[in-house]
This record gives sequence, structure tokens and C-alpha cells, in this order.
Amino acid sequence: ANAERPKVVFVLGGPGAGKGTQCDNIVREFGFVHLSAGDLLREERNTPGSQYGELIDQRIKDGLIVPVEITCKLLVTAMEKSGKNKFLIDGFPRNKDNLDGWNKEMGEKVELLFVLFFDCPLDVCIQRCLKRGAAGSGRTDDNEESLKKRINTYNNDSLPIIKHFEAQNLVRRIEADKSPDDVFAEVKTLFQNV
Ligand code: UP5
Ligand code: MG
Repeated sequence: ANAERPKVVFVLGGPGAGKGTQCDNIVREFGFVHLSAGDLLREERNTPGSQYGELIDQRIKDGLIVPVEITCKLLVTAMEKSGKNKFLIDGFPRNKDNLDGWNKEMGEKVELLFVLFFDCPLDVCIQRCLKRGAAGSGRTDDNEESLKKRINTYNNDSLPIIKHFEAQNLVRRIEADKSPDDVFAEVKTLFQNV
């Protein structure tokens, strides 16, 4: 039965570290399904009549993390709907609530291959997000005020999760402060055998 468990790679890193950009590359070359927790939450927020719309909207603006029950459900539903069995889970788990909730619900049901960690200086992260905001991303959190909060949450809540995976030898660290092509050259080597 183990061989049939869906394979999962968690993709982590600061805001704007390049998770989404590199996931697109991995999908193109290695046939994974890309599930961005942030994208799924934004989609849910924009769904008329969603009971979580307001909560998600506020948390995202404040750079705070949505309760795992909501995010985990969106991820699991998207996994099932895809009919596929290799997933990049981008931007999740980003705190202990996320990790515990996922482990309880999905820990035994999937095979966690590794954690792809885009290590990017935070000043570079901020500049990238501000640039994206100025170019009209429409994201309510691509502004200086929200970015301060996103960085705080990353430092306080998300880095400990990366450390937790490091202690399990699951982290594959990528230097993300390079051109997208140079980053992908490094990323590629990790997917050659999976
Ligand atoms: N760019 C990318 N790579 C570059 C490179 N090598 N050199 C120069 N520029 C590069 O890239 C960001 C920008 O930088 C783009 O303009 C890109 O062209 C450029 P991107 O690939 O989008 O980076 P990514 O790491 O995906 O950045 P993102 O802003 O999506 O990261 P966040 O982790 O902040 O956002 P996410 O969407 O995951 O989460 C948003 C919010 O949702 C969270 O703050 C939280 O409130 C909520 N959330 C939860 O509550 N729970 C979750 O599980 C997930 C999210
Ligand atoms: Mg993203």
C-alpha cells in the first residue's frame, strides 16, 4: 500500500522567495501538481458565499496564518480532484498548528519526499514583493505594512517548522537569491530521481 501513497514535497521559504516561480518550472519538467496554499485560500476568499471569506481576507492582509482546518481541507480537496499522485505543496505548513493538523489528517496517507526550502535574504524577499505589488499584482499583502507582518510571522512561526524538518534530515536547501534560471538549475538536481 505504501507504494500507492501520494508523494508530497513541501515547498517553503519567505514571502517572495520564489516558491511559486520554481513550482511552475518543476511542474513543466517533472509532472508534479502544484498546490499553492496561498492561491487556494485566495480562491476560497473570492468564492461568493464562502463562510471563510472574511476571515481569510483579514488574515492575509495581516500576514497571519489561517487555521489549519480550512487550509488542510482545501489542499486535500485539490489533491483528490487532481486525480494525480505527485504534489508540490507550496507555502504550507507554515506554523505548528498547520503541521499538527496536517500530520493528524494526512501524515499516514502520503509519502513526504522532502522539504524544498528556498533560502532568501529577507530584504530581497521584501523588494521582490514590493516590485510585484507596484507592477499590479492585486495582492492585498504586497505592501510595506503587510510585508512587515508577513516577515514577522515567517521568523516567529514558519522558521521553527523548517528547523523541525531539518532535524529530521528532510530539508533540501536552495539559495534563492539568484536568477530564476540559476535557481532552477539547482532545483532540478533534486527531482532527477523522484
Ligand atoms: N521572482 C521570483 N523568483 C525570482 C528570482 N530568482 N529573482 C528575481 N525575482 C524573482 O515570486 C515573488 C516575486 O518575485 C514575483 O514577482 C517573481 O516574479 C519574482 P514568487 O515565485 O511568487 O514567490 P513566492 O515565494 O511564491 O511568494 P509569495 O508572495 O507567494 O509567498 P508567500 O509565502 O508570502 O505567499 P503565500 O501565497 O504562500 O501566502 C500568502 C498568505 O496566505 C500568508 O501570508 C498567509 O496569510 C496565508 N496563508 C495561510 O494562512 N496558510 C497557508 O498555508 C498559506 C498561506
Ligand atoms: Mg507563492
